[in-house]
Amino acid sequence: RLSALIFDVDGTLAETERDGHRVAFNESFMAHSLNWFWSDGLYGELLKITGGKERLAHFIEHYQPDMPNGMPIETLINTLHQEKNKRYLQILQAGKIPLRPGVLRLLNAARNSGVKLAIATTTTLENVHHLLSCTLSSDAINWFDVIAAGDVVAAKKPAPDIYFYALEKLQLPANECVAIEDSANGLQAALQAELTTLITLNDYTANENFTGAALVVNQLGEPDAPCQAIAGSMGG
Ligand code: XBP
Ligand code: MG
Repeated sequence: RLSALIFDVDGTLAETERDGHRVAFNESFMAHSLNWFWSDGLYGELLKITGGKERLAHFIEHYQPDMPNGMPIETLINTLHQEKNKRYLQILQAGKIPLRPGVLRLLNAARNSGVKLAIATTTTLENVHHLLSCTLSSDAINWFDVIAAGDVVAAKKPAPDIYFYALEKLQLPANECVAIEDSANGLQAALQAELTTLITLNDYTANENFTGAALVVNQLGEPDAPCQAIAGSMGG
């Protein structure tokens, strides 16, 4: 029995990374007079570190060992991350980030058939609110029974904590839920929580290892963007 769909956000509901978070990070570096630039290629590497603040910390440690100013690193990270989210919101509000193909159709199908909706993401609750209201409506947040986001758990994906948290709030067992993810980190998190997991690939994650996924597809499919099954065993 299927009782709930649990969606990842970044890369799954929408392609938020390349033209969203990445651009916003770069704008925040500029706003703070840092001559750092996250190219598309570098960002693909950095995405292996989940969480914007954790990603910044990793970048500073590995790419900028000589800090450019005297601000404590944690303060700098928080300042840049806040600035990034401000810029990210502006990008969303400009309508530059649509939902991925098939997402709205699947959300509607679930709602029409009494399947609950939930979110399990590394990003912040505010970013989820903004993404939903900019791509759908200010009411869309209420379509979701549970939104498990960001720092509510100690360990981010690939740790399963955010999925355990979502399941607890849903009050459902894992075997009644399906997770929808786009990345190997997300898959690891969902599998450790014993969730059947559907992967929708994107450019950043297409070459990752999705062993254990029930199904891997290029996207969820719309009439003008056919869904292609890449691998997996679900329904087969
Ligand atoms: C993806 C992430 C996030 C975003 C940036 O999260 O790792 O860190 O890149 O968002 P998910 P924040 O795929 O789990 O939705 O800066 O808010 O972390
Ligand atoms: Mg993701």
